[in-house]
Amino acid sequence: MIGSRASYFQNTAVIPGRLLQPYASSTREYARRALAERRSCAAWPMRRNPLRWLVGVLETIRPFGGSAASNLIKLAVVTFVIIGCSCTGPAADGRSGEGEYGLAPFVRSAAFDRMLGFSMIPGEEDSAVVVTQNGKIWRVSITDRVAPSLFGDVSSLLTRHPENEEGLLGLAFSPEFESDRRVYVYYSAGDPRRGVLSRFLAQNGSISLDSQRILLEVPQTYGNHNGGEVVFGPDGFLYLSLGDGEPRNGPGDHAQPPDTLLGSILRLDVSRESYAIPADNPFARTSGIRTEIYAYGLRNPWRFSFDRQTGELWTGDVGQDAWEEVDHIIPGGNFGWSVMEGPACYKSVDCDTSGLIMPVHAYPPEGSDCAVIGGYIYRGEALSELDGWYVYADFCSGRISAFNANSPQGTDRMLVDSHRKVSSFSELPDGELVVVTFDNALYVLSRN
Ligand SMILES: [Ca+2]
Repeated sequence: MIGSRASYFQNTAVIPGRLLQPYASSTREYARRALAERRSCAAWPMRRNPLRWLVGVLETIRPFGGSAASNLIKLAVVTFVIIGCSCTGPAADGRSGEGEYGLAPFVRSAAFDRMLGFSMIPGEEDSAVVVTQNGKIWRVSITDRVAPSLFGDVSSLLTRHPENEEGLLGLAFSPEFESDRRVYVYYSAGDPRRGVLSRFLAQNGSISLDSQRILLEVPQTYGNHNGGEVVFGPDGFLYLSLGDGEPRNGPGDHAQPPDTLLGSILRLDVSRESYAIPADNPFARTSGIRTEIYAYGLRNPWRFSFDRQTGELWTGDVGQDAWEEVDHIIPGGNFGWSVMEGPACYKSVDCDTSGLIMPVHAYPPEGSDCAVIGGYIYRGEALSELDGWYVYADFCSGRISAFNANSPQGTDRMLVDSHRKVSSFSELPDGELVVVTFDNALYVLSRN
């Protein structure tokens, strides 16, 4: 997802008040919320950043009369009682409580079903959208100052009997959103089954269905492997990922062109009313292959992203049974499916690997692993030791891992064993990573 990544590149401001925001409006509220959430010792803000925690506490108690010192003493007593009561057993919020990294709750009001995207609204410091597979797009306040409201609802456009991987799958704000108000989404429609890339206008604070302009429709035979990520690159072009659209085994070999857009990442110029092919697309002057294609041979590139520092494109590609993989996408690249799965030949007969690009990283799904969720090359400051590391997850196990993108071999390490259904990542303006889950909660990858 995530929409306005291009605009993130231009917005380096930190999020106002994200850590300094008062945790509660009174000492009683502070105690009630903390007890209700039973956050782990390591998750406590005072452990993460004592100075910011102290400032936040002072901000919390300041409006309630009495001296700050007396209120602080009361708060301290309550706090330490809570710590004594709640610092046993695993944390209820997914933070391991041990290890170097964890997940800090983020935008607590964003508790929606099937969340699969998060994007700051360009030009608005406190507002973001949360994209849900059921078609509702929620406007949320990242400081939880304002209750969520509907930013858009495209559920009436979706196929009426969606399978597990169908629905509203991706959203991106135009790089010029503040002036053109354009929002791009990719969703699954029915009768006949197809994927649709559409542009909407967001005016008066929300998306109008009447403003829909369909840019691209991709016929689909099955309900799975739809891809669906929509991202503007640093070059201003729209990138859309499409899975092979096939059931197990890829019998139709859709990811190997020339006659289909499936199993590819597309690159489109959407600056006008319909889309055009950028002149430097890798196949713009090649006959016999769709000129929209930027890279192909992908099985289900569900989530991809651009490195905000280098502009390079990285994707997770969901495998069949044996391998999950991460690819460094280059224009015109053939990433192998369904000749290969990960680093291994998939089809035992006629396995010609010449010209195929191997994954940068691949892992055999173990335990409850099932599908890679592509993330980001980390460029934040809070976890500066991870600068240049590619952070990703596995959907079923919730394992969040990273490897050094400059020397991937042997550097893969697990950061958080979250046990969360991680559906997507998003990059905040300050470079920190939002973890979007199917557990009706958002988090930020953080240090314990
Ligand atoms: Ca591959």
